[in-house]
Amino acid sequence: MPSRFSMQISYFHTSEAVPPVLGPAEGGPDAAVVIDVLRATTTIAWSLHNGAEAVQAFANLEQLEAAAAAWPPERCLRAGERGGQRVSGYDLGNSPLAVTAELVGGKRIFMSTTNGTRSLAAVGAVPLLLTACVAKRLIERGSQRVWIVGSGWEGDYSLEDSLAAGAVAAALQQLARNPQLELRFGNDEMVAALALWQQWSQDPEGCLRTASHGQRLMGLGDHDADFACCAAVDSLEIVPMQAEAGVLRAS
Ligand code: 3SL
Repeated sequence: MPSRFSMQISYFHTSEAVPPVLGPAEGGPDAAVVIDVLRATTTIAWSLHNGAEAVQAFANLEQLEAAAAAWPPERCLRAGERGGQRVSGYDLGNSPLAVTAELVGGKRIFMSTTNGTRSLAAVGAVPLLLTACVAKRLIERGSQRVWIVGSGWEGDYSLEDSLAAGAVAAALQQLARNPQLELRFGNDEMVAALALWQQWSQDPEGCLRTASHGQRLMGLGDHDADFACCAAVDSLEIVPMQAEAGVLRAS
């Protein structure tokens, strides 16, 4: 960790809101954090925690199919979600409860979801790309310009991703009490996300269920276990990190 440094954090609600990615030397971000609480980044984190070799994310199913076809079938699982439901014929949908150690251990998961994997693609060029609970990791790395990117729903704002962005900001604020870090907000979206977290921090699951995508999932069937899992804060030690283009591994 550098001796004293300043970190600017900005939040973008969706992949569509992300500005063109410049290199850090041109004023672009040196770190990005992608959030899709319901449910892609939660499922990615649980897959890696449960021993998947990697999760390879794709914005579209055609690219996923081509890459999966080139991988040894006994070490390959295809995970696809559209409209909240599993893509027909795929091994997995997008439930963090389904990625058990027995199923995913040692395998590569080729994954495409409606919004979350598009957000990953939007910031794939940022030098450090993480998902999930990351505050300590960003500080250890001395990240100075951080973009937090939500996934939303088909281009629109989502409450649950903003909540999680606010939780990251709150964790950073807590750690910034250590005089080594000066934390700055890069845009109003970040400040609003922090206020949202302050409102709901005692009941994150209530926020997820209030959100329009939470309502959508409830309309599709019983997702109680998914809600409990996705609302849990700091439940995993590993942090998914991009190791090569589109490929996330546990770090
Ligand atoms: O949009 C996405 O990427 C998904 O996470 C949506 S769902 O929760 O699987 O329905």
